[in-house]
Amino acid sequence: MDPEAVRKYSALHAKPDGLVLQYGTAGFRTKAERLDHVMFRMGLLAVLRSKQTKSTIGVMVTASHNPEEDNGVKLVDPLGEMLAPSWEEHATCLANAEERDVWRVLMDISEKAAVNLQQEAFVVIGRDTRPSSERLSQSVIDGVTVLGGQFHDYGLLTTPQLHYMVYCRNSSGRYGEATVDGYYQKLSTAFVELTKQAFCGGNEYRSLKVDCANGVGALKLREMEPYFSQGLSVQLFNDGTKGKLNHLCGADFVKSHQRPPQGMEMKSSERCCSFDGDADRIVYYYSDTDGHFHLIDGDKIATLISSFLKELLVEIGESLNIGVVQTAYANGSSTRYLEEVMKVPVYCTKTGVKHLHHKAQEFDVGVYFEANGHGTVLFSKAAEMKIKQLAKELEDKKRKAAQMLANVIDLFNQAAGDAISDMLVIEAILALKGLTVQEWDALYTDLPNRQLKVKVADRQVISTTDAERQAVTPPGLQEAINDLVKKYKLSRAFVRPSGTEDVVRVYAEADSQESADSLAHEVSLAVFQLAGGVGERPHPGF
Ligand code: NG1
Ligand code: ZN
Repeated sequence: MDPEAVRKYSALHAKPDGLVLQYGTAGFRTKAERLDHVMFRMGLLAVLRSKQTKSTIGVMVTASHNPEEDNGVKLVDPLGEMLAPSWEEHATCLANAEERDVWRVLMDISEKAAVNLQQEAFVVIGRDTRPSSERLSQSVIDGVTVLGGQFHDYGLLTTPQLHYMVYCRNSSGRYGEATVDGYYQKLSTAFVELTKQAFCGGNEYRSLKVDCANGVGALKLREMEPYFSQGLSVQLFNDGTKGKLNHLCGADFVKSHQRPPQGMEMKSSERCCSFDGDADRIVYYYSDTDGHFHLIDGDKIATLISSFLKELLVEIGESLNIGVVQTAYANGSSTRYLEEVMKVPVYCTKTGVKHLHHKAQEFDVGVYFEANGHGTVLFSKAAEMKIKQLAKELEDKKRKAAQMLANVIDLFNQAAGDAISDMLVIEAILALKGLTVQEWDALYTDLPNRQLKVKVADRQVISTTDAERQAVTPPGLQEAINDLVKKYKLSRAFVRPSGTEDVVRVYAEADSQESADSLAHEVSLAVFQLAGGVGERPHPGF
């Protein structure tokens, strides 16, 4: 640790004057050309975090579903989780420090967090396929090496794969081998085992169309296919050979526009899905015989998975509790169905997977999904041990149920929501239950909904409570929303400042699409008037 070397290298990755960035729900995210200094400094910070935790830390270079010109970086903590909140603050401080203060801020963080600077450090790095990602990950490496950290650069990885690598390395190989081959082996072995039990003869369940958002998911799914091809054949679209990343395709596009991605050849009733740019989100969809598009979002994925797991848990007869965690964006019909029909307890947290993940850890089996398709299932260590033991001990049907649960545990990337894991679990469940995509969709009918964005001078003037479902400030806003909601049937609306974009998000649902659109518009106007809207007033028809 040589202050002079840090100063010298830092100057080569200088911060643009006046630029202030915040470590948000998904790390730092902005236009790629503004991020060089952030990458270098996150390399520095990862070394400190690694020294402090005496563990391997991950750094992922990606901006997920955002445009190709953007980029971003986030740190992955020892068990594959998101960075601890106090370190998010350190990250923000370091990223915004003036050039001359970088060393001092590093020393401040080390002191506050009681980092033993003599400790060794190890950092693993992954990146997505953006043109800027390779250069930016090199800046991360510069930061790691100048502080004397060791590193392994995995190159192109999906975000969940990097989480997996970090988790494997910190559990001395017990979880799996920290290589892409280890990842493919672990997931596909569990998938092939699980689907062996499926009695369906036909080819109906064997093929799936996947829109890869022109991102890293395409490369990784192609690499992985030979490992699971006995059970499933995937046809890749938007595989990055021609189109632009996330442009008119990918999970975020499909979910927010509620229409198919460009470049996908959809025939009626065919099962299709979309990943986002770094393959940590997935949504399904199909078009019916009348050509109508049907979206199957994260809420319906959570419903399918939790009903399957609940049946297996009942079968093995152990009192392991299961809970589903959602956010305010979950469709009202999904919450009602889970609570009233499936009798599964449902909890609502703030937006952002770290909040859902945290809540899901309270259960033996915690299923969490955001409506946008980001999610997974967490099994507590005790539940995992119990199930794996029962898979050896029990007899007949019960044993089979325990074995299936054990396969599901291995299939889910326990370190993070993973589009590839989720896809394999969903495909296995559909095959085992003999469900078509239409039958799955018919579990319940989504309430029509609309999401809008409003630009305001300072989005922090909006503060919320009750898992973001109620606005506390500015004064009068919540009352205005309440009055508007009363005008519609089966209606609900809320607003919150985005954690990743400089906008206020508005969500509304109601008994018809017209009502949902109109309610969302009226709420947008209220936000514009009461929360300091800038630019053009929101107009109907978005
Ligand atoms: P913000 O921008 O805070 O709404 C978005 C998504 C989150 C989450 C993060 C991280 C919505 C409404 N919001 O957050 O669910 O995925 O990005 O990528 O989908
Ligand atoms: Zn993503």
